[in-house]
Amino acid sequence: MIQQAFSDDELLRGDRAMLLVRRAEERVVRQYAEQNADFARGVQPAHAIKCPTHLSIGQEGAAVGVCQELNVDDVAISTHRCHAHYLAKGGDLRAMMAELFGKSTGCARGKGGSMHLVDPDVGMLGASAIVGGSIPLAVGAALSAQMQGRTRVAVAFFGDGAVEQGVFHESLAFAALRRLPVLFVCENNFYATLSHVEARQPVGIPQRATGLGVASVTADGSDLADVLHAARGAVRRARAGEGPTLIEVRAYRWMSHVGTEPDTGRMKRSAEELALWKDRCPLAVLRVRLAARGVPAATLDAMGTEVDAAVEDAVEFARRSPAPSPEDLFTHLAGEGAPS
Ligand SMILES: Cc1ncc(C[n+]2csc(CCOP(=O)(O)OP(=O)(O)O)c2C)c(N)n1
Ligand SMILES: [Mg+2]
Repeated sequence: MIQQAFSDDELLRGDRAMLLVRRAEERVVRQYAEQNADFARGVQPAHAIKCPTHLSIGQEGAAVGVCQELNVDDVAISTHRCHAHYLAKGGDLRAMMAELFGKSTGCARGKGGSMHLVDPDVGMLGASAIVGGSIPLAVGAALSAQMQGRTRVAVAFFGDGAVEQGVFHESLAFAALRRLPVLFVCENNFYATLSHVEARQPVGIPQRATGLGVASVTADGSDLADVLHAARGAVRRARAGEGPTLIEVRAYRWMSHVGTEPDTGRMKRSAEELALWKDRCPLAVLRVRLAARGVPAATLDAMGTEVDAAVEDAVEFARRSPAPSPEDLFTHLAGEGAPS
């Protein structure tokens, strides 16, 4: 059994990381509800999240399972749906919340918002909201590592929609040819906005990668151990000079493509489909496993309390942080302050 390859400590680490993403995003949902109620009453809230937010609730296993197998100097590049990748790679929670609130203490100094989380100190190189944009950036980072003789691994996170972009094919072919140390992590949540993958793609995502010369594997995003296992193998191959791997992680987003409401209903996704995936919640599945291993409920409860306190602290930090000044519009342009 794959999960037996991982210690209690490894699974508990994954549990905490998934919980952090879940609770942080649930807090964003509450924030939106509160501020929307204010707006509806004609009240301008003192602090509000004004950027569009794409939530990963339900998909936490992908980001956490992959990032847990990386070192701090390995690099990741993400998409419009980047909260989970940023946090799992070790990004600072306060700086993320401040960024969402558009404050100067945000990880992009309040200029990027939810789709542009970045923290080079922990290898979170950034996020591109252009569908497929993360893929060539990670290939470039992997090429640079290879040319410098470093063992650093680069990861591109992207969705099933990105597989239809020309740059996916160009990047994978090049990475295979040069045996680059890169992981292509495709979070297949079956939808690009509301368009189902079966209406868009004639062959499976792993088969496409294999056709381009890239080894591929599918992991169950509901099962953290399965993702850890796939990532461990891909990282080992990359560090050994054996080239890139595509990991298709099958998962489901519980919320709408963008925003803080579910998108089930007439002409949208079915409530039955959502309910089936909620039954396979990656956190709930892992907690059943941890309980079966004898991890006390009190340990998990204490983790929940600690994570909630960290999330609340981050929101408070964001609220009391200053907004960027008008002069800040003209700073940090053209690569100023970029990592070397
Ligand atoms: C090149 C490009 N085309 C279209 C869009 C508009 N768009 C933003 S997200 C999205 C769907 C992406 O789906 P997927 O890659 O599966 O990621 P998910 O949202 O499911 O995480 C689209 C079409 C865009 N941002 N960039
Ligand atoms: Mg998708």
